[in-house]
Order: sequence, then C-alpha cells, then structure tokens
Amino acid sequence: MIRNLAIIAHVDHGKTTLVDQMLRQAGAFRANQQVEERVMDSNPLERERGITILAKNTAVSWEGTKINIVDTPGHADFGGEVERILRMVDGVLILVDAAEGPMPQTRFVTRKALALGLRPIVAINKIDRSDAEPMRVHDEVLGLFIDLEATHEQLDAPFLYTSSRAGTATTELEHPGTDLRPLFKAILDYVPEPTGNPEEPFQMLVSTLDFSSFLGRIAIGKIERGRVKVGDQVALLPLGQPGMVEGEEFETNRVTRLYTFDGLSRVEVNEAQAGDIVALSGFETIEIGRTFTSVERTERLAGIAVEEPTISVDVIVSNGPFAGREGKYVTSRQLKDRLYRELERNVALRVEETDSPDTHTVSGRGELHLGILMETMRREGYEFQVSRPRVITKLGEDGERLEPYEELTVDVPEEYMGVVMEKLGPRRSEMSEMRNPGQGMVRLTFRIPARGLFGYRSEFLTDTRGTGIMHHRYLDYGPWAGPLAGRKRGVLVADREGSVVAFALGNLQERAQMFVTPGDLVYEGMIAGENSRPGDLDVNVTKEKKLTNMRTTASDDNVILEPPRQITLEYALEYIEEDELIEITPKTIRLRKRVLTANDRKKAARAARVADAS
Ligand SMILES: Nc1nc2c(ncn2[C@@H]2O[C@H](COP(=O)(O)OP(=O)(O)OP(=O)(O)O)[C@@H](O)[C@H]2O)c(=O)[nH]1
Ligand SMILES: [Mg+2]
Repeated sequence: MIRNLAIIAHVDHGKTTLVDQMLRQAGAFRANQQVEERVMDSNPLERERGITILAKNTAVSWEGTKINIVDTPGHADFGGEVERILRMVDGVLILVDAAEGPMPQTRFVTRKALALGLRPIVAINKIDRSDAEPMRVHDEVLGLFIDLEATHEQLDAPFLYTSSRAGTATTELEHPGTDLRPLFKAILDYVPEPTGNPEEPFQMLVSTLDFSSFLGRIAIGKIERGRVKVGDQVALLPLGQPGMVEGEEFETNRVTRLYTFDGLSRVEVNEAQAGDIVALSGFETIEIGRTFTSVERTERLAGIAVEEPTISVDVIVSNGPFAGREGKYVTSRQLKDRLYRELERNVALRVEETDSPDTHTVSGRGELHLGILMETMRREGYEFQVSRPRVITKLGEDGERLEPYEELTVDVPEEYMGVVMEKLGPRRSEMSEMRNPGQGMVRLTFRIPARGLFGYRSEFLTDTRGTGIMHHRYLDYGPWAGPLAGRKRGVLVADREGSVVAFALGNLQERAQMFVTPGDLVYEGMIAGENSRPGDLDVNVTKEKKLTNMRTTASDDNVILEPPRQITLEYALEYIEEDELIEITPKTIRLRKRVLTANDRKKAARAARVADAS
C-alpha cells in the first residue's frame, strides 16, 4: 500500500522541519543516529540560507503503508517546480503558519493543488508561537478554499494543529498533541491510494529531473500504470497532445537503473509498479513533461508546462583590471559550458548567445533564482561579471508592450504604513487589499510592475527599521507602466588604482556610505561607496595624510570609521544601474562602472546628451 503526498506552503512555514519529525517518528533513522536539523535541505546553499531550493523526495513507512513525501520549496521563484511536483502525488499537506496565516505563496500552491483535484490536509503549524492565533488562521484558510472554489470534498479537508519543531499534531486544540500520530492517521485516511493498475501497460510522466555525471539525466515521477523492470525496452514519447502516439519519432531504450525512495536514501531496485514514485535513468532525451510507456502501447499523458522566465541578466567575461586574479574558471568558453550545463536540470532557466562571444543572456524566474546560480558558480571557482537585471517584456494581442507584474504583500507596524505607501506610489504600485488583523500590524497587498520592486527591499528595511516583512510573487503580464525613477543616490567611484586608506575614508564618510574598508584594493572605475545625494562622484580612496614635520604617527588609527555596507549578491542585483556591473569572483563581490576611466565616462555622458537632444 502506498500514499503519495507533497508538502506545500509559503516560505518558512515549517515544511522541512516537519519532514525531519516525520522521518524520526516513523523510524527512518537508526537509534542514536546523529541527524542534522532540516536534514532534507542537503545542499550547502540551502543550509546556509535556511531555505529549500530544490524539491526532494523521501519516503517513510507507517503501519505497513509506504508514504512517499515530497518536500517542496516555499520561495515564490520556485513555484513552478511545486506545480510540476503536484502531478506525481495524490494528496497535499498544506502548512500554514499559525501567526502569519495564508500568504501569497500559500494561495498560489493551494490554487494549483485544488485545481488538480488533489485532496488537501491542512496543518495550522507553529502553534507553539507566542503570537499564534490558530482559530483565526483556520477561518482564513477556509475562506481561501471558498475563494478558490474548492469542491465539497476538498472543503471537508481535515484540519490539524501542529508544531513542526516539537513534532506534535492534534485535531482539537483543547487536547494538545504529543506526537505526529494524528498526522499520519490523517494521511492514511484522507490521501487516496494511487489508482493505477499494475497489470496494464507501463506509463509514467516525468515530473522532475535529476542529474548525475555518472548516469546523466534522471527522470523522477509516479508510475501511472503497469510495472517497469531494469533492462526493459521502453519508449520515451515527445511532448504533445495526450493520447496514442503514432507516426512520430521517439526514443526507445533500455532502463539502466531504477530507484525508489526510502528515508534519506535512494534504493536501487529491479522492478517497481503502478503508484510508486521512482527515479529512472538510461535515456538521453529525458525532459520534464514527457511520457514513458511500454513499446506496445505508446499512450501519452497530458504534459507539464514549464514556466517562462521573467527577468534576464547578461553574464559577461571578467575584463576589469583585476580579472582572473581570484577565479579558477574565467574564459568565455568555460563560462559558456557551465551555463549550458546548468540547463540539464534547471528547467526554468534560459541561456542565449549574444552578438559578443563574451556575453551570454541568462533568464530566470526572479532574483533569487538567478542569484543562486551565480552563487553556486562562484563557489565552484568561476569568475565573471553580471549586468543589471531587466524584465522580459512581451507583446500583447494588439501589439502593445507588456511587462511582468508581481503581487507584493507587506506586513508592517501601523506607524510605518504611511512611508511604505509613499515609497510604493512612484513605483507604480496599486494597493489591492488592506487588512488589520490586530496586534498593531497591518497587511497591505499591492500589484506592482516587477521593475518597480528593483531596489525596494533595502529601502523598505530602512524605512521600517527592520520590523517589516515583505514577500512578492509573479502574478501576470500587464501593460508597460512607463518610465520609473532609478536609484535616488549616486555612487562614489574610485579614481585610481591602489589600496584603500582609512584617512581617505574618514574624509569621505560624512557624505557617503562606504562599501570598502582600509586595505581593500580598488581600481579606477570601481564603486567604493554610495553618495548621500544624487549624482556620481570620482574620489580618491587611496589618499594618504600629508606628512608634515610634526609628529603624526598613528593619527590614521584615530579615524573612527563607520562599518562598510556589506554587498551581497542579491543586494548588488537590486542596487546597480544600467551603466554598472557586478564583478563576481570566488572571494569578492565588487561593483564597477561599465566604463572605467572618468574621462571616458564623461565623453559617454556627453554623447548620450547629444543623442537625446537630437
Ligand atoms: N516556533 C516554531 N518554529 C518553527 C516550527 N517549524 C519550523 N519552525 C522554524 O521556522 C523556520 C523555517 O523552517 P523550515 O522547516 O525551514 O521551513 P520551510 O517551510 O521548509 O521553508 P522553505 O523550504 O524555505 O519554504 C526555521 O527557523 C524553523 O526552526 C514550529 O513548529 N514552531
Ligand atoms: Mg524547506
């Protein structure tokens, strides 16, 4: 007996923590086995950021039933992957934070799950939080279900009150839970058993991909019907309409490896049958949405659309004065190979060549999606430069220009509502909802062009003194909103190469926020800080104090410097303007002007003015 379940929720609502406890309580670990927290978040970036980036399969056994569990990412940039995963399960566990309530991503994944006819189980999670209001959140989830036109059956979903962290669940708040038994029971009772008949011809949809340098592409999905054995000849059908495939070419090949899931491992098996989730290799042309079938009955299943990218950046070979000092892989050939290799598994990513062999355009679902790729590459030893992100526009039915819009939700203390609305107005946002759930916090929802959000997060954090929370997710394409104001402040640009000196920073810091500290190396055209006013300034950050006859030893040490602003990759992506680049190496993230010498920048500015005037 089998149950196939995906755990879905908004980011941070406690999915991976719950999977830990399910594994533990179902006996997936040996006694005394040391297991890290959020063990499913196994890749280093996931651990460092505390978020799930890739969905992952696991399985436990409960009272003789195998429960396949898919832990999914909650960040909006990966919503497309969650949507695909829903095709390999028969039920979903919707987790909702007992204080935050349903959030934009809760709504998105719930809508997709309900539309596919999946049976939901709801877990109001983190009831141990001091600000938890499980009953209020219960009502909000029901309201959401009604909004999304849930069927009667779906509205009958069981509600559990859980603490992922404590590993407890209960169906009635008056009776605090002591373990996850009620959750396992709900899964066995409410998630339907998969229906496929193992005696019919083999059929399976590719729902996700994995890749290994040893096996190549690996398909993961649920066997819809029939059974499959290692060594079987099977067909991998091309994408297309569901139904019998005749007269189209397709790959037939032998299944070389077959795996099922068990706890934290994949188990190699010889045979698997309808209802189980498997990983399968042996085919060159594995792609999301394709159907595997027996050779006798080549019947295609409805495919899965892969979401279109909405933003692009240019990835450019490093060409600054420090190029190649810190990176292991720096040539255009190496960058190109790496970017194309990423496509093996990162299905929502696009890579395109440009007129210049040194530049590739890389497009994805959002700043996090692209940022993670860059971060991964720099850890592998790559060095490169990245342009300012730009949105991908489309043409509407009447030839009008369209751009991506996002839904933005902010939670702020009431006193900051004014400043938030004031700042979002000029960014062409429209408020669609305002709610005041109490406790002095207000939740505002906006529709805003994706462009309008560039650079807003850091302003928002400053404006709300770190008390605000913001989330946004892609909504749809809408009319081009017209020009938007760029960054309000200029930057300080180093006017020569050298080593940064404290004395110089001491003089500059009154009208600027620095990005560098004494001892850092800079070059002409590198950005060293932010001007507190509009307009860029060329400055000498390497200037030593003039030595006089008087004793001035150690006077440099007396300069009290503000700590520099930490430039992270995501911050840099939001921050830079069109005429600037981010230089990324395994050791450093630097910002620079595209045009390095002050003279050339002046000339370029003059030329631009002339062009504007004519
Ligand atoms: N108080 C409390 N905190 C919890 C509970 N469950 C999880 N957390 C905390 O919430 C944070 C996020 O938990 P995760 O399990 O990583 O959440 P997630 O839903 O997997 O997050 P993403 O995969 O990034 O969407 C962590 O700091 C957890 O320790 C809970 O039941 N109570
Ligand atoms: Mg997670």
